[in-house]
Amino acid sequence: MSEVVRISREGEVAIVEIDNPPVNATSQAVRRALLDAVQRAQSESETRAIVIAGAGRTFTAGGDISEFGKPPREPHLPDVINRIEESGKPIVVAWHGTALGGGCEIGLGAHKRIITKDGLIGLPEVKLGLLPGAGGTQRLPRLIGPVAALDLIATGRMVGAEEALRIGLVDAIAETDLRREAVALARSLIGQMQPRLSLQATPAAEPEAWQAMVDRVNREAKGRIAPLRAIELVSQSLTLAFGVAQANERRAFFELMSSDQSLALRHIFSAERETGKRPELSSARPRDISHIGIIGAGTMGSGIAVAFLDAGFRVTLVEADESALQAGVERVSGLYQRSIRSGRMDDATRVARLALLNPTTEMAKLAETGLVIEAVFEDMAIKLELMKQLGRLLPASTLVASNTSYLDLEQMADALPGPERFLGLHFFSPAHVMKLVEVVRARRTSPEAVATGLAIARKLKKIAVVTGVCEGFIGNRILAKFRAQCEFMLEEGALPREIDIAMEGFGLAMGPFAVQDLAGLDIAYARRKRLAATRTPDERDVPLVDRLVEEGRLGQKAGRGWYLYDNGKRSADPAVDAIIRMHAAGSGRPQRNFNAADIQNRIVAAMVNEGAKILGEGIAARAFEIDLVLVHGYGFPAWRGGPMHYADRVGLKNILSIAKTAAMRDGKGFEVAPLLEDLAQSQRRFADLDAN
Ligand code: 3H9
Repeated sequence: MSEVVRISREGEVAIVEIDNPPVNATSQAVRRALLDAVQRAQSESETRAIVIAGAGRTFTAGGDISEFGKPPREPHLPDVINRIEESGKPIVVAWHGTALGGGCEIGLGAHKRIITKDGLIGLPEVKLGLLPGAGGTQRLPRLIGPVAALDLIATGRMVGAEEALRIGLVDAIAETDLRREAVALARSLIGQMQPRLSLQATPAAEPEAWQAMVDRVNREAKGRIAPLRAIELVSQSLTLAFGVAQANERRAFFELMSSDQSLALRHIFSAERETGKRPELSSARPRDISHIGIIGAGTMGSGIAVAFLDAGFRVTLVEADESALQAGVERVSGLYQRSIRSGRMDDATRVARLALLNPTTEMAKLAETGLVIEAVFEDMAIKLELMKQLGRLLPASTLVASNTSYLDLEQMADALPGPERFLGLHFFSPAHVMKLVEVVRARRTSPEAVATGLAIARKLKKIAVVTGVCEGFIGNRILAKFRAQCEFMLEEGALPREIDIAMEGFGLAMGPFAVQDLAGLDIAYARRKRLAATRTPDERDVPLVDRLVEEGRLGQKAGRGWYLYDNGKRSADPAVDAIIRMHAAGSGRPQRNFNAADIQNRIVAAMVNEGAKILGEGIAARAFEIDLVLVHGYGFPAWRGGPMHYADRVGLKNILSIAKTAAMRDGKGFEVAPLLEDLAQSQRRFADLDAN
């Protein structure tokens, strides 16, 4: 017997334990060994019941992702699970940690399920652009009903033990000792007929509830195909024989496996795990920091404070005076109150988190912390003064980070004695929610400081991407090019809603003009003013934002921006259309109609172009890091894999053909020559990466 599965014995109960670190994925070796173990236990006369359990931190994370896309090798998981279900001897599954995908499906093949109090179960295949492929779409509806099953399969969300018991996904929650209680449960089933889900009918759904769930899944799919296939397959559990529907499920699983969407989502999954692994930092030891300081308790500072408090850090929060400090503390409390109101947190947790917060107006208190993050107003003079002050106040070893989005970190490093301890930690707003952090490595930042930034981001459960210093780092630099194309298109005949609809059709949660209205047009206005001094005369500039802001169109908060807002409802504003049309006519640029593909390709080409430059300059080391930034910080659809993956997959030629046509019409408007050159360079880099 292979060592990835072990058998031990408690009297007449055989315990079959999967042991395939790190997450007990059901690789071919595990499937083979599990099948052998179950068959052996069935043939042994001394065994009268079987428990299937997992060793280590988790039951199993499901199908082995490293095998995906390769020819499947026997025994296949659906067959192994069918054998488990057919066992004449009762089989109990003992779930702990996470029982995901194939791990959940093994449990559905077993005759009873027991879980630890903190265990989590789910069918997250949809997050990889897939569906359960080992009977999950057929057995789960039979067990918990089609409505609840579709909810879990189409969202991929995990459920905890309490909910699992409530919806009938588990039979028991272990009180103290999972293994002992699973053995007792198995023993209690000896001699009984064992229920087989595949032989049962799916309970009929209440039509309105089913329709409501189908509508929700359709609405939330937003271009993703796997959730729609989930509707189809769960429906089949009501109408087709198990064997027929299971064969359809298997076919759908492999179709999805070779889809662009699944490739893109698997690319993001592996990118998320690779981003923190940086060979150049392998000998750098991250500092062990448990107490941090934050200067500035505005929206960013208070969000960052909550992110750290949630991860168990002590936080010293500094403001310039008592009233600003009070407002900051109220902001932090307000965020917790919101979590309580939405049922995501209980009061005891809120109290425990706030007990870790030390609000103060005394900068000297920062000397007790291991890392100080400044989140003060985006003004270089203020930041430089602050760096000098920190240089006097802090021990020379304390790390210092800036949360600036745009300002030059090298200048700040110059102002801080010991610039090797200085880095950027660029959080995204709201900082306690958004998963992305750009860890900015300035020229003199030490490997130890970067490694500490990455380790801290991991503790915050965030996705960290290392970037070099440039205007806007990776994300905002690409965003600026994205926005510029949007404005160029306004000047050439497009309207904001056409661009928003096209980009929402591409998969963005919100179009760029609606987003700008939400954030406030004054932000773009201030940035334009800041950059005005360095703008060269041949740089194409569309001053429409200035015009809108000067008319008081600041966005949603003013009830008008690119759109009109009435009680939060957005509508096109004919006055804005008129401003745009008049500006466009006066610009002398040829006017044209844009269709959705023109708009999407032009924007994506601009993003890819800038991404290629970012790679070429070494601001990002690996193309997938650019993808992570755009997906986790800017709403680029994960199922398209980020701009670099998208360009690679969809074919640059497709995107370029439209970008080129636009450029021919536009002369200088679109940088096609550097685009082609950069893309060639980035493709060489892709090739290098592949070779490594
Ligand atoms: C499926 O089951 C299809 C079925 O229907 C069957 C059809 C026939 N395979 O995330 P972490 C690795 S589809 C292989 O950092 P955490 C991961 O790459 C599958 N490897 O830890 C990493 O490797 P490394 C459905 C896997 O504690 C290491 O484990 N299941 C797999 O933060 C640690 O991972 C899913 O979609 C895997 N399935 O989170 C679950 N999973 O150390 C996907 C992880 O070299 N997994 N690895 O970087 C997860 O959601 C999280 O990894 C998990 C642990 C919650 C399990």
